[in-house]
Amino acid sequence: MTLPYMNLALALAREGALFAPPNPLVGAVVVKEGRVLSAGFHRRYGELHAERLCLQNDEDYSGADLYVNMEPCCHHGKTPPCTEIILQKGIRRVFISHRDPNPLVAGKGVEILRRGGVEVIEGILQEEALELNQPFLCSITRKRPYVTLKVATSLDGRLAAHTGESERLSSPLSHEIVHLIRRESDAIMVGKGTLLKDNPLLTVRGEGEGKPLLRAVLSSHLDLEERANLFHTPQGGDVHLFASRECDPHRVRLWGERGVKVHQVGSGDGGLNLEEVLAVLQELRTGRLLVEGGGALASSFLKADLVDRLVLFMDPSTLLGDGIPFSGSLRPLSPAQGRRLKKVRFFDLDTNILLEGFFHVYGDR
Ligand code: AOF
Ligand code: ZN
Repeated sequence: MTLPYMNLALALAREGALFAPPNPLVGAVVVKEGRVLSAGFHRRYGELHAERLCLQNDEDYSGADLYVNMEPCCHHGKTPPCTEIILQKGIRRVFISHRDPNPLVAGKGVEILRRGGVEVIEGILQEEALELNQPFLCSITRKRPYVTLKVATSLDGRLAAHTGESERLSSPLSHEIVHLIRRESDAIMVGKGTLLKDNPLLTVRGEGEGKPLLRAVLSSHLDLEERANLFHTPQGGDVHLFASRECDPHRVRLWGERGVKVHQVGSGDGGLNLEEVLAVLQELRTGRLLVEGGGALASSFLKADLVDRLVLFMDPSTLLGDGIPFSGSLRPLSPAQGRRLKKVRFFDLDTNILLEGFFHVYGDR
């Protein structure tokens, strides 16, 4: 009977996808004599952890089993340690999917429970749980946001024709899915070229609950159009501009006065230093960053090996020849030396093909 309860914990954990990051998605279920006594999930960064939420009322939990998809914490963070309440309430067995890689926990939670006489059973639905918490695992182990690169290409992998024209590559269904992906992101980023060309809002649209995203634009010299939609839709989310340290101070001041946050970072390979950009976003508590183009930005992220997940919408009916590539900076000497995706999946989306794959998989054994 362990799997259905852990499945329930995982399903609950997913409910935290909007507001829990950069914290992990954690769900918990308490079972006694075959009956679910309580269930809950970590709803929002800074709020109660899943286990405490489940165990906080006056019910008699002694002798009960707790199912939770991550090792209970044992540190005083924004909330007291979960191990404390588990011991207090007399829980008999704790089933977990995997340990918490946070160095403040990392096995110590399991140890404290065992020392307190609780039986801990590890590895239940581990693979599913690790997949669910890739962004958290990334932010803990790499100390940067989890990066998804989204591109829409022709059959021959071009983002646009050589003229820059890119209309109609993605279908209406693809657009809907893009908004679902945006919904499960904390920040969205484009380069200066895309801002000038597409004049995007970079907001989450469509049905269902959403939240404003941090909207980031990379522009070394801040030579941007003040009239762009992005700067006139404050309800759509804060705008953060990333410029080089050498950028004209007058421009930096000007954009600051327009209510936009400006961050100056060092220069890197053909543009801004992306590691520094990601460090700023990590500081701003961005768990999941969605990079939406254009070609130069996508290419720089790939070259720096900073893409964790690739989501590619392909229009298989269009060839664009020597149009704009999204990976032009990669120059492997042979296919064997090319950058490889893991866990690739394809989906048939009516007139488009959707491909999802991972350059980095965290916590895999
Ligand atoms: C749990 N259950 O539901 C979550 C855990 O700042 P705090 O106090 O919220 O602590 C955040 C850390 O606690 C986070 O980095 C991760 O290690 C762990 N998250 N642990 O036992 C939960 N969300
Ligand atoms: Zn906790």
